[in-house]
Amino acid sequence: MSDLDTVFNESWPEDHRSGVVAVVGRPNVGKSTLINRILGQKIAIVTPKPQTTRRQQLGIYTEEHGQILFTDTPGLHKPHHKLGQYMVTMAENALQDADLILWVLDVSVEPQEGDKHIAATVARLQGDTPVLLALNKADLADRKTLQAHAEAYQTLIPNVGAMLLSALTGDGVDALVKDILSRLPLGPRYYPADQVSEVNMRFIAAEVIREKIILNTEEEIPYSVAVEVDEFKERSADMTYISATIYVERDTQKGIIIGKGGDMIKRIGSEARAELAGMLGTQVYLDLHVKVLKNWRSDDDLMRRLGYRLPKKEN
Ligand SMILES: Nc1nc2c(ncn2[C@@H]2O[C@H](COP(=O)(O)OP(=O)(O)OP(=O)(O)O)[C@@H](O)[C@H]2O)c(=O)[nH]1
Ligand SMILES: [Mg+2]
Repeated sequence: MSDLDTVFNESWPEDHRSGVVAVVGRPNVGKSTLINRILGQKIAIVTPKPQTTRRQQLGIYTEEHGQILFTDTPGLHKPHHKLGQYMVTMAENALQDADLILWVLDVSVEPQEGDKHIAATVARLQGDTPVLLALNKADLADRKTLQAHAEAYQTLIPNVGAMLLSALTGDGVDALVKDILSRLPLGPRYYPADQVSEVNMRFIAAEVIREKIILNTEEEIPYSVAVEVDEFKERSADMTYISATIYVERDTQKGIIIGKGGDMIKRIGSEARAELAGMLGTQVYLDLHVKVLKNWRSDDDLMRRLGYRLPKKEN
């Protein structure tokens, strides 16, 4: 935390706590949903398909007595290509840089192989950092099942706190935030109270387009797509012009994204446009292009070109 400046034109009480919380877990357990819910704003895209989040992403929660810097991370999984390796490395880096590790689990199902793998990863990398379990999706099972699963999850990693919650309904989320704050060290406010993330609208626009593609396509397509915003301009007070390129790995995938008579690209475009217009409070003109970058997910240079670049570690 020492490399962060504090906010000088705001004051906070003496008992103010702050720190970085790495939100980790298997793909699809609800990490991004939870962070969006805590912030009361969508900063990360959410879909029913695993491996939606691909990068580390900061979410800033501020109240009078504390500030929590959440890092949303890609789900920890066994990677099958370079993009997957990049995603897992991102999550592992976040885990090592945190003041608290928030391990999100799906308590509606029994512990899976993937959870055992994560227990080992956390044990290997946590150092002195405390761990808290967020037993999410509690809305999906009855009391008895929840209790049995909660006990099973707690045997994966002994002697840590655990909270039952539903990121979807919001049940238990306030209590979780309180609990997290109480586990953070006394510390200053690092970001202005009204700032909820570090990402810019250009990045969010690319992510929203990617979300609509994931929601509208099947099989390998969601995983083979990258989106880059080429132009983002406020044409006038009530019109934003956004031009973006959708990259796929093969010609057949390009055909699927465009669809019969351009059906699919139209649907993706209109869903993305509607959401971005709501976020920006202006009308949006969205210009989408589709290009093939052969096997980009297995190619370091192409991945870097698309912005999947590992940050240099200082130590
Ligand atoms: N019923 C229920 N569904 C939830 C809850 N939290 C998240 N979900 C759903 O679970 C799915 C995955 O949510 P995400 O927030 O994208 O999960 P994630 O852990 O960020 O996934 P990756 O980014 O792929 O690692 C979505 O369909 C969410 O709506 C919950 O508390 N209850
Ligand atoms: Mg996510």
